[in-house]
Amino acid sequence: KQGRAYDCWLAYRPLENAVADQYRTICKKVAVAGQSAIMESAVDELKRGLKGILGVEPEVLYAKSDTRALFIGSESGVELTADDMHALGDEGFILKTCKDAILIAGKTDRGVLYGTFAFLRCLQVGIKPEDLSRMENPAAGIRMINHWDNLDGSIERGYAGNSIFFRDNQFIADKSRVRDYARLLSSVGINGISINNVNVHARETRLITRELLPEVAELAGIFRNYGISVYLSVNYSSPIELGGLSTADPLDKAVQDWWCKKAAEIYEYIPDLGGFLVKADSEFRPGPFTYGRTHDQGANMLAKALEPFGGIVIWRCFVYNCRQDWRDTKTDRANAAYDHFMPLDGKFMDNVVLQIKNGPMDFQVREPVSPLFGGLTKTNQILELQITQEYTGQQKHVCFLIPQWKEVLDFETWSNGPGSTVKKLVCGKVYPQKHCGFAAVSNIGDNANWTGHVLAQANLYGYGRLTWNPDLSSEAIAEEWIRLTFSNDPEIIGTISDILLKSWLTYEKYTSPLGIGWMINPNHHYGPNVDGYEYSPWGTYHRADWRAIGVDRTVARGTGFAGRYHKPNADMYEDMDKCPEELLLFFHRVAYRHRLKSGKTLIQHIYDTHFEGVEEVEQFREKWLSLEGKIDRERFESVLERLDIQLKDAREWRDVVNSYFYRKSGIPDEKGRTIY
Ligand code: GCW
Repeated sequence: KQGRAYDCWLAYRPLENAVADQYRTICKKVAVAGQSAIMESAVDELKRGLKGILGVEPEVLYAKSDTRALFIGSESGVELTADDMHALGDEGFILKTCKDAILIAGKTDRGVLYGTFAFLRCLQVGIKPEDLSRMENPAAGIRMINHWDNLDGSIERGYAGNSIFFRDNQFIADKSRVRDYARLLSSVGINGISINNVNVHARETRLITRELLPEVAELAGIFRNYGISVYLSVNYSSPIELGGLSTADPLDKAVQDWWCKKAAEIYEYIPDLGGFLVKADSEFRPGPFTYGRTHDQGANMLAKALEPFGGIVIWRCFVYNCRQDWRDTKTDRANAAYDHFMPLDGKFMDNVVLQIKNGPMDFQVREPVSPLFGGLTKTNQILELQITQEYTGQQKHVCFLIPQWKEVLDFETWSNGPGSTVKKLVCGKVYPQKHCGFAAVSNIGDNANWTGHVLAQANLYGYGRLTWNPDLSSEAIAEEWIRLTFSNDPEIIGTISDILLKSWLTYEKYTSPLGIGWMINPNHHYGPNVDGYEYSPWGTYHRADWRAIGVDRTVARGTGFAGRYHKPNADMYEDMDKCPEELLLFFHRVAYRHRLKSGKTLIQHIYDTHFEGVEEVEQFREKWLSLEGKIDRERFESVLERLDIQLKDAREWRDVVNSYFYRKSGIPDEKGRTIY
C-alpha cells in the first residue's frame, strides 16, 4: 500500500448519506453491452468505485451487442434514442437515469469509459441519481500529456522523483504503476501520451529500434486499454545515428526512404501509435536548418512516412536563438517562434500539428499569449502548457495553475473578429483543423504521492478537465478536485480552495514583477537571482539600471513584438497607458518613479507586492494548520512541510528582489520596512 496520497482523486471514499442509500438500491446489477479491453477497464473501474463509495459488489452480466453501454440496475428503464446517438461524438458519453436504472453509454467504448469515470465523480461528490443525466463531448481531439523522461530514469524538469517508465536504462518491469497512471489520465479524458523527453539523447534515439520497440509496445498496450495512444519523441538525426546515413536532409531521397521503412517497422509493433513529437533546431537539437531546409520541409518528410499508418507529426514551435549576445537589443526571443512559423502557415501536410507554448518565452509565471495563436489560420495547432512547475515553485510551492491557463484559454486574439479566443482556436472552432487540442508537460514521478506536493495533483487533474471542457471555471475545478481527493465537508473545501485559487498570484507577488519573468538561478531555475540570466546568451533579459526596468517591445521604439498581434491587441500592448499592468514590464521600459494605476510608483509596487506575497504564504500556512485533525495526518504533514519550505524560500525571494531594486534605484521603501 502506497499511502493515502497515492490514489489521488480516485480514492473512492465511503459515502454515508441518503443519496448513498438511493444508489445502493440501484447498483446491485450491471449489464455490459459490448465487449472489449476498454469496456473491461470501464467495468473494472465501476466495480472498484462502487465497492469503495457504496460498499456494493454488483453482479455483472454480459450481453452480446453492437451497442456500447453499461446498464446499472434494471436494463429496461432507460434507453438511447436516435437523437442521443446523433448528438454523441466519437469520444462522448451519455448518462441517463430513471427510478431504478442508470445508463452509461457512448458511441465507442472510449466514450463508455469516460462516462464511467464521470458517473463515479458524480457519485463521490454526492449528486443525486435524478440529477445525473448529462451528455458530454470533449472539446478537442488531441488531449495529450508529454513526458520529459529519460531512459536512465531521470526526468528533465521533474520535481516528484524519477520516471515511472524507465530506470537504469531499462523499462521498469513492474507495470502496475503505469496502469494506475493510465487510470488517472483517462479519468480526466487524456487520450495521448508521449513517453520520452523531447530532448532525445543517444539512448532514447534507440527507442525506435527493434531492440526497444517490444518494450514500447508493452507500455502502449497498457495505455491502449484506457483509450490512450502512445507517441514517441524522435531525434531528427536518426537516419544518421541509427541508419548510418551521412545526412538527415529532408529532401534527400535516402533519408525519406529511411523514415518510411522506419515507420513501417514501428507500426509492426504498435499498430495504433499516435505518431512522433519533434523538437527540432531548438536548444542544440538537430533539425532541418542544418541542411538549409525549412521546418515545413522537415515536418512534411516525417508526415509522409507516418501517413500510411494514420500517424501524426507533432512539431514544436519552441525555436529560438539560445546563443544570443546580451548586448544585442534588436534580437528578441519573444519574436522567434512567430517569425519562424508565420511564413510557413498553410505549408504543412494535414497530419502535421504545430505545438505552441502558451507564451512567447518559456512558461514564466506571467507572459502574454503567443501571437501564433490567431496568427496561424491555415495550420493544425495545439496549445502546450507546463504542468510541471519549472518556473512556478518546482512543487515545493503551492501554485494552482488553472487560473493562469484560463487566462490563456480565454484570451481574445481578434483573429477572425470577436470570439476568436485561444480555446476556440485550439478546438478548431475559428478555423477548420483536422487535428487540434492540447498538450502539457507532466508533473508526475515515482514519489508515493505522484507529484511531490500533494496539492500539485490538482494541476494534473485540472489540466485534464480543461482539455475536456475549457469552459469549466477554476473555482469549479478546485472544488471538484477537493471533493474527490479529500472530502465533501464545506469547511475543508473552503479552506483548500481558498489556498489554491490565490496561490498563483501569491507566487507571482514574491517572484518576478509585472511580466518581466526570469530573475532565477540559471540551469535549475529555482530561487531568486535577479541577474541570473542578465548577461547570458539565452535571450531573457530585464535590462534594469538605476532608473528603469523592462524591455521595450513596442513597434515604435523597441523590438516590435507588440506588433505581432492583431488589432486592437497590438495597439493595447504598444501603448504604455493601455497595456495591461500585469504585463507592463514585458512590453515597456518603465522608470521606477512611474506611477501605476494604483497611484503607487513602480518601485513601491515592487516592494509592496514582495512583502504581501510572503504575508499570503504565512496565511496559507495558518489556514492549512486549521485542517489539523480534519484530514489524514499523512497528507496534512506532507503539505505542511512544503508550506514551511515555501515560506522560508518566499522570504528569500522577497529580500533578494527588494534589496536588488533598492540598491539599483536608491529609492527607499515609503513604509520604511527592512530592505537590505
Ligand atoms: O523550459 C525549457 C526547459 C528545458 C526544456 C525546454 C523545452 C525539454 O528549461 O528543460 O527542454 O524548455 O521545452 O524544450
